[in-house]
Order: sequence, then structure tokens, then C-alpha cells
Amino acid sequence: MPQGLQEVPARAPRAAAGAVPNLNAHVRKWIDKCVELCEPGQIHWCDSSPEERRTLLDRGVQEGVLIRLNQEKLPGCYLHRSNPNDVARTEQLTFICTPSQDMAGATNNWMEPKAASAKLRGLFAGCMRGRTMYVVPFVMGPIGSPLAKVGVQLTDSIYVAVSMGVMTRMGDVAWKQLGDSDEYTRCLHSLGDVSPDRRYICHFPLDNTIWSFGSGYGGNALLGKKSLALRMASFLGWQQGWMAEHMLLMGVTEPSGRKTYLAAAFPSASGKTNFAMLIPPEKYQKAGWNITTVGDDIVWMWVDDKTGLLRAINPEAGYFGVLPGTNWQTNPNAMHAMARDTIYTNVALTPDGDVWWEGKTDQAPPEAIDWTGQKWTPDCGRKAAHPNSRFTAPMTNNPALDPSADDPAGVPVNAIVFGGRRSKVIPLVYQAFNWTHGVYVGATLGSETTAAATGQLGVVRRDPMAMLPFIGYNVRDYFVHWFRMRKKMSDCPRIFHVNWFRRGDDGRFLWPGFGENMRVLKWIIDRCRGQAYAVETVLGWMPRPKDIDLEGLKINLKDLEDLQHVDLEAVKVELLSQEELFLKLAGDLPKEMVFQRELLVSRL
Ligand code: GTP
Ligand code: SPV
Ligand code: MN
Repeated sequence: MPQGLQEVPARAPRAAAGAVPNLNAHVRKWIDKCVELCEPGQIHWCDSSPEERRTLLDRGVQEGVLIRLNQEKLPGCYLHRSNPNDVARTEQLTFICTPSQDMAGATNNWMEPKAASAKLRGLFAGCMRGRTMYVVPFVMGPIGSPLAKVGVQLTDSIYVAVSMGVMTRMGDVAWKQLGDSDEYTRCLHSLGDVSPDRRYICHFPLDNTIWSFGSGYGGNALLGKKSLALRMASFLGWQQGWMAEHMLLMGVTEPSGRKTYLAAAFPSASGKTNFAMLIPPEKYQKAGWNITTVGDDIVWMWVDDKTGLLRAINPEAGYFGVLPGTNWQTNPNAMHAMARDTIYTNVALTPDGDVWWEGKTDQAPPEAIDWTGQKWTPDCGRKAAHPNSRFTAPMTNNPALDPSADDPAGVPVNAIVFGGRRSKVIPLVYQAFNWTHGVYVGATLGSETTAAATGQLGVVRRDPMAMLPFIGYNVRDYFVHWFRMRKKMSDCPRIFHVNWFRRGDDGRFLWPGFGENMRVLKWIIDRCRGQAYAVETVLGWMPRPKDIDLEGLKINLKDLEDLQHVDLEAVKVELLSQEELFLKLAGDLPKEMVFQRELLVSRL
């Protein structure tokens, strides 16, 4: 609990800070109701002006919520330490609240809306006494895009208010886009007492409402992101015929100038930000290859009426990226992006006002203050940064930002890539036979769990399309939606599966990853363009070792063979572990899924 907030005198008169905007009657009524419920001492209307940002950052420092970092080294950068019990998404406390449990489906936690509302009203009642309520109007999506959505978040966390200013298009643009309409997502958020016993992240898709209580952590509290842009948006997309997915979006320009756009779904903390910001090996750069980032976490995709082709936008305006393992070798673009105007969460503070996390440099600083605020030395036996420590940076800081990142018309999607974190069994890369098979490959995606969500680490779980925690409705309908989307398209993106995380018997990664993923990417692009060879295998189309460019790479042929090896006995075990998902769906499994599974069995 950021202590400073309690110092605001209880029951202070309700003053307003920031210019009070001209609210439409719908918004006014809703905010009035929330104010009556939460009883804030003050209201601050966010307009996202540079002066306001400075004021909020200063106040955050005064209140002890933010620590100003060395402004010469890191201009505009601040450190935030969260409550140690509030460092990752809490999936077990996240609910879809629909009239019937069937609408939420087998993979979601469900609460009946009236019961959920009653429970949360009890928690929100009086929760902002003596605190400031920040009113954060925001737009998800490039302004002017037909898919762009307005949200308004009410929050008592200054960290959340400032972060929303980075992650979304925040301020008057939202009031303008909304006009007199009632079509906006009502997001109510309070830190409460940051106790996991009183933590609920509740989604009411039929009321376009999100109530989040008891957490200040990114995915639980920055409600434009996972809650609106994935859970609510996936529900809307299902109803309206478009898709909201947990995917990065990148452009790949070849020496010829031809550009291919890829969307890729990897589970949380499994390589999206890194892949989206990939810097090709020198050889490729010299030849004229270039990679640009449209987004690193979420895409909204639709089929263009005129061409029948898939297009996409990134609804976000910033990155909320993983820090451990990020450095000038693995992800220089991310390092540039977080060099200024960035909020660091749960990393170590060095004596010179800089930040450090595991994997930032080979040599740890001789001393630091760790993410919990305690003295830290390299031999103390504790981690300096939390494994899920993160940076919040505006996308405009990324030197490789795609010129179309802000284009309301979006970009075409030529390929879709699914990827998991799998130390065994799953090869480096293969291509699905067709869209239906590709949907099966995505739907049965398995990945080892990471620190991005609380719970057991490193166990393989089924994470369909990397969307398990983010599908805002029944997973059965979600799969059917994916199959049906194909029928709207004149041609469709090619679908691939990658695994950067396969390990040898000695435990080391077999594939160098990061920038070297360019070599796999090139094969993928060439396949999309009908220019690369592939062998038909049980899993799909696979490159032979000689079809992947290895020039200049220090990897032995044995490792490459191991990387691409498909062990039929292991695939059988993999098939059995897919039952975890199939049994959940039981009689509800779409027939395409059953057929694809049977086809795979018959190929063995
Ligand atoms: P979310 O923000 O949680 O959705 O994560 P993400 O999918 O964007 O993952 P990110 O790119 O931040 O990577 C997470 C972790 O995986 C970091 O520690 C990276 O250093 C590591 N990582 C990313 N790409 C690779 C790779 O190609 N090889 C290896 N070995 N590790 C990687
Ligand atoms: C993830 O966990 O997939 C993230 C981080 O991208 S959060 O926004 O916290 O969900
Ligand atoms: Mn994510």
C-alpha cells in the first residue's frame, strides 16, 4: 500500500483538480454514481497535458508512490515499488460476469452479475474516503479507426493514472470521440487495501463495465489493456465479426522493399516484445532487411470489405514490458524505448539513482536497494528485481516504431505465428497445412507458465492462442469464431508455430534466439511468398536444416537437428496432454477440432 495516500486527510471536501471537462449526460450520471459509492476526498480530471503529467509525477514522489531516478541518466524516469503481494496478474481472482455460466465457458472463472455487483459494491463503498479519484478518459486504437474504443477509468492510484497516460491515447481525445454517446467502457478501479483476500477483477461484457478492486498491478489495474482490449474486446469481436488477440504486430521489409506484416501470439512473458522489436543480425542489416514494430502485446483484426484480406491495429500506445533478461544485446530497441519518460516497476535502485535487474548487465552492481526496498548485494541470496518487474514506456520512444502504428486503417496481416515456451518435444518452427489446421495448432498451444501470473512456474499448460486468461466468453465459441473468420476472407494469412525455448539434455537453450530469430522469420516470410522449400511432417510443413540460413551463426548441425527433431512417441504424449483442454470442453468441442485431432493421430 503506497503510504502517502493515507496522509490525505479523511473526509476532505470534494474539490476538483484539473479542468472539469464538458461531460455528456451519460458519463456525468455514471461518475456521480461512482463518486457516491466510493466517496473520494478529491476528484482529479486527467487531460494528459505535459504540465499535468509533471504535476502527477511530482505528487507521486511526494506521496512515496514514485521515486525520481537520476534525471541526467534517465530523463523523465521514475521507479515504483508495488506491494510484494501484488506483482503479477491473479487469474484465480479474475471473473467473467454473464447471466449464464455457459457464456463464460469452461476456462473462465464466472460470477453471476448481480452477485458480483453486490459483492463489489460492498468493497467499493467508501473505499476512496480521503483519497483522490482520478478520472482517466482514454481511447484504445488509433484515433479515427472504426474499431477504436473509448473507455473511462476511475482510479485512486496515481501510478495507474500516470501509467494509463503512457499506455493509451488519454485525455480530451476521448471526450471528443465519445461525443454524446453512451458507448464507452466504464472502468472502476480501487487499490482498496491491496489484500489478495479482497481482490476481484470483474468483467461485465453485457454492461460494458469493468470493476477491479484490490490490485495496482498492470494487467489487473490498467483496465484499458487486458480487461478492455482483450476480454471485453474479444467478446465484442465475437458478436461483431472481428478479433481481439494477445499478439504482437511487426513489419518486415526485405531488400527489395517488399513488406510483410506478421502477428504473433506467444503466452505472457514468452517473447512477444522481443520479437516485435527484433534487430536483424548484421548480415541481414547490410543486405537491407529492416523490422518495425506496430505493437508488442495486443492486436485487433478485421476482414477488409473491399479486398477480403485481414487487417490489424494495435489498440495500445505504450509498452508494459518484462525487464529481466532485457539488455543492449537482447533488445536494444526496448533499451532505447525505456531511456526516458518511463516508469520502472519492481526493479533495484542503484546508489547513483539508476535501475538494475537480473540480466541487464553481466556484472551486478556491488550494492543496491532491491525491489522490496531492502539493502541488496550480489551474494545476499535474493533477487534484486522481481522476476515479473516491468517498464512502462511510450511506443513513440521505440526507434523501430512502424510508420503505420498510428494509422487508423491499420496494416495487412500476411502471417500468423503461434509460439510456446517448450523445453522439450516442440520443434523450432513448422507451418500449418491450412487455416483450419492452423486454428487447431493455436488452440492446442502448450506453454510453460511464467512469473507474469501468480501460481506455479514452469509447468506446461494449454494456453489456446495465448488467450487462456483473456478470452472474455466461452472458449468453444471462441474456436468457432476463429474457424468462421476464414469464410469472410478471400485469402488468408499463413499460420506457423515457433519455439525459441527448446533445451538440450544439458539444459541449455539449443537456439540462440532474439536477433537470430530473423533466420526463422526469413523462412516464414519466404513461405508466405511461395519461395521456400518445406517437408511434409506429422506436425506440418517443416524446413530442412539447409532451408534455414545459418551463415554467420555459431550453431552446430547436431543442435539444429535436435531443434527440429519430431519424436513420434513424444508427440503421442503431447496428444494425451491436449486432453486437458478437450475434456474441459467435453461434448462442446467444435467438430473441426475433433477432425484435426483425428487427422494428426492418423498421420502418426
Ligand atoms: P508479456 O508482456 O507478458 O505479454 O510478455 P512477452 O510475450 O512480450 O515476452 P518478452 O518479449 O518480454 O520476453 C519475456 C522473457 O523471455 C524475457 O526474459 C526475454 O529475455 C525472454 N526471451 C524473449 N525472446 C527470447 C528468445 O528468443 N530466446 C530466449 N531464450 N529468451 C527469450
Ligand atoms: C501479460 O501478462 O500478458 C502482460 C502483462 O502483457 S499484463 O499487462 O500485466 O497482463
Ligand atoms: Mn501480454
